[in-house]
Amino acid sequence: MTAEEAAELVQHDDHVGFSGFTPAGCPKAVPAAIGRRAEAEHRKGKPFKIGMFTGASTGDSIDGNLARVHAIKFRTPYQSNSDLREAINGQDAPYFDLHLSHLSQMLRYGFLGKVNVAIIEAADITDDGEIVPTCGLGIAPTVCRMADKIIVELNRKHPKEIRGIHDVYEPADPPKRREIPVYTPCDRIGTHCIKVDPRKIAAVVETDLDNEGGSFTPVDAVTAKIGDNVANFLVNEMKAGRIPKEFLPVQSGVGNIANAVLASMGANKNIPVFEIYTEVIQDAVISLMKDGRVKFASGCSFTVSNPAMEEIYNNLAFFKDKLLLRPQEISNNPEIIRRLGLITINTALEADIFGNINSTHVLGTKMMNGIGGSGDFTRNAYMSIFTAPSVAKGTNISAIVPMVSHHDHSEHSVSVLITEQGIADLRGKSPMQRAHAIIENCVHPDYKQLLADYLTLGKGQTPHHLKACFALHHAFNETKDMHNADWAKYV
Ligand code: 0RQ
Repeated sequence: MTAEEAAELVQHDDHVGFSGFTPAGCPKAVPAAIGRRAEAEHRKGKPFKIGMFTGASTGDSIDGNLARVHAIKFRTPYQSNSDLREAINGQDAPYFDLHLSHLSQMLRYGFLGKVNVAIIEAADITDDGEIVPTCGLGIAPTVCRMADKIIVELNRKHPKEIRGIHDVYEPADPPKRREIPVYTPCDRIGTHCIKVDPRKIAAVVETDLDNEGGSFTPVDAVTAKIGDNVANFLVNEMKAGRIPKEFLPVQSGVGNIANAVLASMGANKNIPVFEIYTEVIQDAVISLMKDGRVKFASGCSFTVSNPAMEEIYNNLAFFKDKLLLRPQEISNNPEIIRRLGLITINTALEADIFGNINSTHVLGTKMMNGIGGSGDFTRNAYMSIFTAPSVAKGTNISAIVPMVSHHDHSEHSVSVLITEQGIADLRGKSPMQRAHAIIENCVHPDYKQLLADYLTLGKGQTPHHLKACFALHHAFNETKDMHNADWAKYV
């Protein structure tokens, strides 16, 4: 079928599940056609909005396109598209932010309603209903099983020979769930493809489209320093015997800092060759694998630049036994994360002096992207590290504040905070001890005294001053500069 014909199979009010995780593995041609269909319906004065379940963020053909034509009934669980972000913050697109490991089981439990249509990007499909996904799995196995009908985008950019790189597995639901038998990052427990009833496949649309991913900003002085601080911290932990000498598998979050952290870990030869158990496999992992610094990576997607994607496909013989893609329910599974003993490294938008983290809301109100997998990994880690530049918008925002303006990860789950300024090890410390460690080691010099003074305003185990705790945020809202916070206004 053409994408236009396939889009006719999607009706107003349908709940649609998409394959992929980040732009990797997302369908493109059919969502673009759904956008055109929505516009045409709206022109006729008819409603056309769909509910959208995805793996994580997607490409512009899904999120940007459907946000721009006002076709979103609801959206979950993670996004990073500027037009969708605007629609969410303008309350045009209702969005609920979920832990990524939760979505598939919430769908199966019936918490989120039906899945009417699944739209799946495939590298191959057989007559008996075997769908070989491309470079991002996400929630594809679950939505394929639950959907009334499946639309397949067969994308020739992805070779059929990718079959074998996926490990498709869905756990049983309670009370029948057993342990998920992943004991090392490279354990395979499922099948190479998604097996569906071929009668449910309502359309196959052939495409030849690249992933819609962006590229990474090159490592700069700040991200390089954060990366080096993380690597040095881990080396010291090994020397102190708190990380075993064979090392532990690493999860590294999304974005430029995550890429810089991995590059620093790879360059630091005091860290042994390591394994990755994560959700997004980024460019840095591929180059570290070529250099022999990463021996295996299990993830949910290849969130890599188009040249890195080509490199994987041109050298499948080298990469195939070193890379594995799982559904996000397994890549982000708390049971496995705790069992493997992951060192998790994620990025905060904002942290507070007591060790709480805001990963999602700019100045407490505007959704940035979502919690993604950071909660899945942080809460269950062997050791959870948060990184962030100490300041944003020049130095007008301190990323470290008295109280986070939105709360994603609590002090109970955060082991270490690292900025370009230094490292605060929070383990075994009281709230006051944590505050001193963070102010001394992580806060930008411009804000050290301001935050040290805040600590004198309150009383108790966690000495907040409930009138003054958002003074830095108020100062930014009023003057565009947190330097102007003044405790005297509140006390
Ligand atoms: O704004 O671009 O306008 O200057 O916030 O900057 O460059 O997008 O930062 O790519 O490192 O992402 C937390 C969003 C960081 C990401 C977050 C401003 C700053 C800039 C942020 P400008 P970038 P990064 C696995 C793990 C949650 C999900 C997660 C994320 C913009 O890491 O989404 O961890 N994490 N998933 O200037 C106001 C502050 C600010 C601030 C920065 N304190 N207040 N604005 N900014 N600090 C992956 C998945 O789950 C798929």
